[in-house]
Amino acid sequence: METIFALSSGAPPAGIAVIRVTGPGAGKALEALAGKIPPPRRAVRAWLSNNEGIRLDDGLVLWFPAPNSVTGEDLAEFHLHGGRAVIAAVEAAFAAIPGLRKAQAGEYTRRAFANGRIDLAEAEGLADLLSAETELQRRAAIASAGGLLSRKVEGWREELLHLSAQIEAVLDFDEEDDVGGLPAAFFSGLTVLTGDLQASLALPSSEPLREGFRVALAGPPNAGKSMLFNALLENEAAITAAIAGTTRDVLVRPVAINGVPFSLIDMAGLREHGSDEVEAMGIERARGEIARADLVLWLGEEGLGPEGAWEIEAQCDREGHAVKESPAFRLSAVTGEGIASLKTRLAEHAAGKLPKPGDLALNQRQRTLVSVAADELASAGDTTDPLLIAEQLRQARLAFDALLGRTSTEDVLDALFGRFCIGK
Ligand SMILES: Nc1nc2c(ncn2[C@@H]2O[C@H](COP(=O)(O)OP(=O)(O)O)[C@@H](O)[C@H]2O)c(=O)[nH]1
Ligand SMILES: [Mg+2]
Repeated sequence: METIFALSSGAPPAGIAVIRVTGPGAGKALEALAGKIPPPRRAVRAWLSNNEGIRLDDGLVLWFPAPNSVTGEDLAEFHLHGGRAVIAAVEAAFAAIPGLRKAQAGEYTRRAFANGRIDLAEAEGLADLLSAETELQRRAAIASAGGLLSRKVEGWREELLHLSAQIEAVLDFDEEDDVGGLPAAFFSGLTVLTGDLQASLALPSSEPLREGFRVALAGPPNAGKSMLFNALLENEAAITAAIAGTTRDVLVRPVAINGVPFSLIDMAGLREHGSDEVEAMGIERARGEIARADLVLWLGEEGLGPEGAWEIEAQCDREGHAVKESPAFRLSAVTGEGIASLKTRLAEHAAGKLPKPGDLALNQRQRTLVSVAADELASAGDTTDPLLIAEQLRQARLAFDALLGRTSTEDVLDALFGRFCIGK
């Protein structure tokens, strides 16, 4: 196992820089630079020097011997002055030690996973926590990083093992090849577990939380969509969440409103006949965005918007504006009337549709595996051959194992740990 090092704190210059070294050579690196190994888990002040005896910095060092470190290996932390040249000099001193090399993105977390310090679901939560930009994202991520999902899956797995044991007992002792020997409690236990899995699949999934709740502004040209778009963005913290999809002539702005992540979408006006081909393409894309949106704000003629859209009576300050009979909101992007209450309502509505803090929220990878397990268990409930049931329970258990990363392929791991930055 190689020993790796990397800057784990933010971009320099900064007040402090933290470089972590993990692997079998971490103790050697401490001795080489600080001249000593401090007592475990104690911050100790030390002058750091390179192998020519040149002083590099005056800092703090910490020693976390294996296995009680975040990676499960020997780990040393160096807290330095956060200047670029300080960091460069200390990194050069590490690179000069045989067996040490710079870490790749996510490599610390990957080692923590490989050494059983965290499971895959916790690592996914950690990745979400590092990219969280809104309060709602942070709260959901800290729950899964803290093992909320892992504990749930462990519980399911235990229940499954209990059911499997009952099947095995029948297979061992029963001559008859049917389920006559299975206690009624087996099937009720199976039903409860299957129901529990299905209930977790019915909860909101975690991706919309990452990308933001998609709100599209729709209506004919000059309805006031772009003005409203800007009014909604004003004074709000822009967030930089990655939005799936290519560049297009619709404007997508990630924004946090009252701590809830949104993607606001402004687009071409809808009309039957575009004046030219380019506009027609824009309209085509607008229709696609409307279909994809979680919510549409409709600024067009009352009743003609897509189903479920909120009727907006826009430009209410303007004399002769299009009056609606029962708008959800009457507002003006110019005077600001009605904007605050629209924002409040949007945040409440989206928070209700996104995973709630403390609730289980599965991502696509996790959903797929929970569905596999749920399907296997559901068909086990319809089966009478104990051999077949045993196999279905085994398949369900494999899905749980994959969920926690006990069995996972390299490409799954590469994709996940590639989401981390260097130094994490
Ligand atoms: N008085 C007033 N004018 C508005 C308001 N919203 C938009 N407008 C005007 O209406 C025209 C079209 O607005 P715009 O937002 O570009 O419409 P879009 O084509 O739907 O994006 C522009 O001249 C705006 O200045 C509003 O709330 N009050
Ligand atoms: Mg516009």
